[in-house]
Amino acid sequence: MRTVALVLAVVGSLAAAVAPAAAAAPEPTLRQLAARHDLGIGTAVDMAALANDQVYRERIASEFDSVTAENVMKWEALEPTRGGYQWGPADELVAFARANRQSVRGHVLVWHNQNPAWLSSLPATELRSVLKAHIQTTVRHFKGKIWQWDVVNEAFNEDGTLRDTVWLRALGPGYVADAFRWAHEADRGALLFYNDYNIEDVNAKSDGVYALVRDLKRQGVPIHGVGVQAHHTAGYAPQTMRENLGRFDALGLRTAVTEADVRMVMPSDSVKLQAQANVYSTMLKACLLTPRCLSFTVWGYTDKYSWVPGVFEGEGAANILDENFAAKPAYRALRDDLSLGGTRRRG
Ligand code: 9MR
Repeated sequence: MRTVALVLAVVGSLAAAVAPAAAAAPEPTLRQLAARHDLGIGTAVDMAALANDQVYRERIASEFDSVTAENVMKWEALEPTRGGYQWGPADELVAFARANRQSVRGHVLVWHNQNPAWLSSLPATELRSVLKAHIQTTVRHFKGKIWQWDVVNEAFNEDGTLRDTVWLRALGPGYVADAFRWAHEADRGALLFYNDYNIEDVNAKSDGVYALVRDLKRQGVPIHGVGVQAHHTAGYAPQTMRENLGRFDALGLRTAVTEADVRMVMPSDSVKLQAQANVYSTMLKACLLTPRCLSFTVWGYTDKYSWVPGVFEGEGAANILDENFAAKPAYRALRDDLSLGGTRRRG
């Protein structure tokens, strides 16, 4: 008996000597950390990558609790021919989200880009009924499954005036209020957002958005939030984002960071990557410090799939993981920010 015990003890200590140091507990994911703050943490999803790239799929499930369709809920994708709805890819994303206990941001109902060709050949007199039909058919289709809808997207110029679009020309400025009313009729449970870029700071454009949404609120239009897209460059961190989100918050509106990415002139280097991390962190902190900032969504999370190099020549590396899914300083910065204490109530 004693011999057996001795042998076991020796084997045990030998095993301990050759075993690697006890594996460190796995680092918590963004999703786990964000839950402590009652903050949604999301990413835009590229459906082709979701279908073909297992690592891409796994990381979306583990790192994020919210997803946005990068393209498949846009008008040209959902209704490529008049009345000929194609729900397939968007439904797939909703099913993926459900399987992974994730919320869905719906993107987008009214925009001047990625509209189907058939829309441009319609007489202006038909545009109002066509817009209403598209909004209501789409919102009804996903009723109960969408947390936040981007109802109107990018309706402002940089100087704070309304952008000259097919909608403004045909329907006048009241199209914005109508779009929110129509969407609300179709799903009373969805949070309805106005969404735009270059409105993170207090500036002429965000002043224009502020004036509009304040008026909409006063008129009782069912608008619930303002989304700041947050497409930035590593060279500039927003200076007044906290104050800007705060003024929307003070109107009783939710806010959200909806499309964060931070591009840089290639090639990347450690200084640029650190500056990038700082921009991401500045934006996340502004959201965390705003009581009704509901979610922080990145516009793709890996440099492997990004819209940036295709649009900004010579720029890239805009995401928080590199093209091999390795963490960049920006990922660690977001994780550090989310590790800070604090409990918030989601409004
Ligand atoms: O990331 C999207 C890209 O794949 C599309 O080609 C592009 C077409 O306009 O739209 C990109 O997403 C945009 C989003 O829908 C609205 N805000 C700006 C985004 C980046 O351009």
